[in-house]
Amino acid sequence: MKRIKKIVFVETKSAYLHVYSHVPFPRIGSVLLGTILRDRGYDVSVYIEELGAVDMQDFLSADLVGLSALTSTVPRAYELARLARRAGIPVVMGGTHVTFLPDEGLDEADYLVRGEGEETIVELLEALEGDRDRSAIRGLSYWADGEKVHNQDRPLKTNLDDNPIADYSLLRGGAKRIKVASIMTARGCPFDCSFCSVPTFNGKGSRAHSVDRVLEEIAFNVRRQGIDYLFFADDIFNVNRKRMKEILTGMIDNKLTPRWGAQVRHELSRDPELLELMKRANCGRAFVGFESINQQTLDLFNKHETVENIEHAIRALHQHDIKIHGMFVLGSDEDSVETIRQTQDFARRWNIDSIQFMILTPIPGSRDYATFVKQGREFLSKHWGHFDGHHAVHRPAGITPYELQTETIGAMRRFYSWGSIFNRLARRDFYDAGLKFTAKRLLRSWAKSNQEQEYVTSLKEQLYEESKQLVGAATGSLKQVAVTELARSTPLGRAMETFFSELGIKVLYQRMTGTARRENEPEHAARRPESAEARRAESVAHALHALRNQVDLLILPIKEDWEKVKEHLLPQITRHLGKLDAQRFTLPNIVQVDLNSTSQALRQLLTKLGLLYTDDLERIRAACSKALASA
Ligand code: B12
Repeated sequence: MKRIKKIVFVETKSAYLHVYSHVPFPRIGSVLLGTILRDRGYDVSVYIEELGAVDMQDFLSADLVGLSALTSTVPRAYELARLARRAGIPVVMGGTHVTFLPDEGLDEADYLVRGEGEETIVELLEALEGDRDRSAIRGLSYWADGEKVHNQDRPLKTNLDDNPIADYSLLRGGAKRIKVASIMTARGCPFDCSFCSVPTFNGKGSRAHSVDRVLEEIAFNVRRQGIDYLFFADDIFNVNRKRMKEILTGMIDNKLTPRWGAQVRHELSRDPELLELMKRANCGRAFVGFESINQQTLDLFNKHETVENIEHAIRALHQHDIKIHGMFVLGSDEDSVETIRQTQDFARRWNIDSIQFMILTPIPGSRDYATFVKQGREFLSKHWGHFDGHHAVHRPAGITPYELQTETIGAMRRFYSWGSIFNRLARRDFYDAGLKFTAKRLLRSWAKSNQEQEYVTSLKEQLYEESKQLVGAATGSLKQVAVTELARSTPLGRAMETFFSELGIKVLYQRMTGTARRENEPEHAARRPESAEARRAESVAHALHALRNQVDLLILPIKEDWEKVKEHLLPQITRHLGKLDAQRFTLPNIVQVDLNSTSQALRQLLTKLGLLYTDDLERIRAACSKALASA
């Protein structure tokens, strides 16, 4: 058994640029575990790739490699794992992604530590040194006789004060120069937002360090390591307001007040004393998960927040001269293009200092992910790197993925405009002018990168392909569509009429019954097909024949499942059309519309139909909104 002396940890980087690419913060995991193992006598190096490159010579001279990954950074972790294993170095992986998808993780690693790793990594090394049976190590996954073994989960750590203070001096490479540290004073979140994986990973309760221990960790970082910016990585720093006040008072009393940021929820704005303490303790920015200004979306997310709460929080934080980084998630089934634009307007109108508009991403570990998998909802990308909040990887009900992608990035680019930068310069707020300029440059490089252009183009092509599938052979040259007479007075009929008229397309109404010639003549009636279905097929065929060369599409509102209808009806329609010698004419393409379509589904359908007549998505969207308003 080879003795393990040297261990290299890497927190891998994202495959793509993201909002934090130019203002990176480390996660604590690799630094904390590195500190625990350094304290046990191992020679430890830690690399945070978003902060600085890995020294591959150092990496490949390790006896054990530890890789830490999120879903969006796991492709890089798998890449480094292959490199290390090819060099004969065992690899242990940890972090959120492999915790939620251990089978996938074990395909690329020798060991996985699922969940919190403090105890598990120590026990794994004892097992690797031959002093412990690995089958008894809770939270460990490994290979045995060619089989994947997942030991039972390890309970959540109760006494966090047992942990040593994560020592950022273990950072190697470029990371060493960065004077930022993340500290987490408590783990867990009592809320249960549908898009978040924290409750699954860290539990719904809040497990906290003692206030003294927190102040000791701040002092360690500020005084010994010369750290000048602290990020409180707590999921909700104000989960316990009394405790937060004790920490801030301790920071002020002990003159431990580097600039700092923290993730908080709106409830803190109801406590002016707390806001005052935040300001006195030198809070540089509050990272607030506002998520959405669409109340239906907030309720869908189970966020327990109202738009009024958001406005109150912004007002209160700004009254206490505390800057706000507004975090928004766009693309729920209740969202539309208008929602995205209204969110950007809202952020501008309320003068939020900086924002991130993330595209809703069903990440492993979140309730959304479990729901999507259970419902068999499609993921538009199989590349985990796209699960970074900057790529549309799912189909929301009311907006096409292409629009979600372009509108979200577009909204962020509009927020970080030259105007907003000059506005900050005019207010002599040079820090935020600089930050906005950095964000503007980052978003421009994002949009200009080939990878992103390819992704956006693939979403656009997908949308056009879906439109083609819908309209079949129709070319749109006739600039007329037919809707069944029956639908004329229905909300759907009104929506169709408005939509196509807005696009300058004429709508004809077509009766579907009584279209068969001589239908009322007694001798013909005798020959009429018995079954209602057959009579229906004959009517549709006659209607199509009547509409030949006149319309591009026949919009057929139906209640029942079109696939079933198609299976039975279309062969009969074709047979009737044969008798009517209709082959020689251009027949309109049948577009079936569910009479009970939701407005979101109708918006998606109209968008795809509109693409038959124009590429101008803006015009199509305007026609959609009018159509839905008229329904
Ligand atoms: C700090 C933080 C950030 C920072 C820093 C990110 C970074 N450097 O990657 C910022 C603000 C930049 C950020 C951004 C994002 N984040 Co973030 N972030 C966090 C946060 C709040 C704290 C992380 C932390 O330090 N935890 C505390 C330490 C102790 O835990 P840990 O690092 O996970 O390590 C422990 C275990 O995981 C394990 N372990 C971890 N690594 C390893 C390695 C080995 C070898 C072993 C044995 C064990 C092990 O043992 C450690 C000790 O117990 C977490 C939420 C959370 N509660 O963890 C979200 C979280 C990690 N972020 C998340 C996401 C999705 C993102 C974004 C992609 C999108 C967004 N929300 O903005 C971006 C992009 C990040 C990127 N790099 O691409 C998700 C990830 C979910 C998933 N399935 O991957 C989380 C879980 C939040 C959530 N809402 O679900 N984030």
